[in-house]
Amino acid sequence: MNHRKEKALNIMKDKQIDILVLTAGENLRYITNNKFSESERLLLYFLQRDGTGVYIIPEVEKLKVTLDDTEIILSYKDDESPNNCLNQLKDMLYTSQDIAIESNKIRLFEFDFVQKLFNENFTDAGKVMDTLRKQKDTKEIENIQQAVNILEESLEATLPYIEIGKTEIEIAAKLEYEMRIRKSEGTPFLTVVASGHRGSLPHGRASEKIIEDGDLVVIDFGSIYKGYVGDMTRTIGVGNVTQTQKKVYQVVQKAINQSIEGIKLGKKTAEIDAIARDVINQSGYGNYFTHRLGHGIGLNAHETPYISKVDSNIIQEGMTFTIEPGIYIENEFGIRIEDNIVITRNGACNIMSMTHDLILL
Ligand SMILES: [Mn+2]
Repeated sequence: MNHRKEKALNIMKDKQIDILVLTAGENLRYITNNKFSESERLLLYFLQRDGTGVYIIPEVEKLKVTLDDTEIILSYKDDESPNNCLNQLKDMLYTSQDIAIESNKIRLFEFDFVQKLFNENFTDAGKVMDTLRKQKDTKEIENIQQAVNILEESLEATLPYIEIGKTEIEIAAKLEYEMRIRKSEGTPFLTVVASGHRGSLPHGRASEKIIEDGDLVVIDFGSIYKGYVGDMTRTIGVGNVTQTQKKVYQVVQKAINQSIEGIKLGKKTAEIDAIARDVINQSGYGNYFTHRLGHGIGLNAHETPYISKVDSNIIQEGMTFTIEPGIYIENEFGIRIEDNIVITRNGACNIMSMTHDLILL
């Protein structure tokens, strides 16, 4: 049995969870090292507190699975119903126990199936998975660092390509190409290239808008290396940028610099959020900083800890997260700067190196 599964079992014992039910995705990959994408076919994994694991899996995925000697597979063909496996499953699983499900992820047809097996005492699998995943080991951190290197090199390679007259989509395409040839496995979210007035949309996916003189261009993009995500934002000025735009940029720059300096082992994540928020409030733009300061990165682009007023995590060694203050002025422009931070035993380490100064093209 692998180390991660052992740790999961210990946490399950601690939290009095009898069965952990996982769907296709990152939690399952973390615990079993088996990679599946969510599809319309039912795929579930049941990890029981005695360490035995059962997969219910479509026949087409069967060859992909590696099992340890405590695990078994039940499979069904496309012309069969997974419900045919229910009786067999019932014989293998504990019944009427405390069951943890991925409450932010499980879909109705999956939940229906689970409810046919046990119909009481559901709790959130996040209790187990967040505790397991929020502190990364050396290998995970190396992968995130490599994902970050891909991001920085790809943006450097894309900067000369950004000019008045190009569309946002063209810039996103160039950036994604540069990441792919540097071995990124894909993008964890749709690339944001939001120029001019579109910059005020924090999630302004690249559109057909053309880059114009005086635009600030918010570029927020992610890479994936060996499953691990890097997530970066820079705001680039094109042509004749106004004094107001530069002044607001400096507020965001001060907010990211001061909040990163403020990250210390043992502090609450909420305190780090407050540092950036105070800087932006004092400049009079508090109402225009409309999102949390950051989020954990790992196998997912957004995971615990969240750098937010409502998060209750304490900064601990092995945590990896973004810091990304922004100011968004509707119909005018937006600015965001985002770095990725790793917490070592000595405190915060910024694993991005690209300047926070406004890059003017
Ligand atoms: Mn982010």
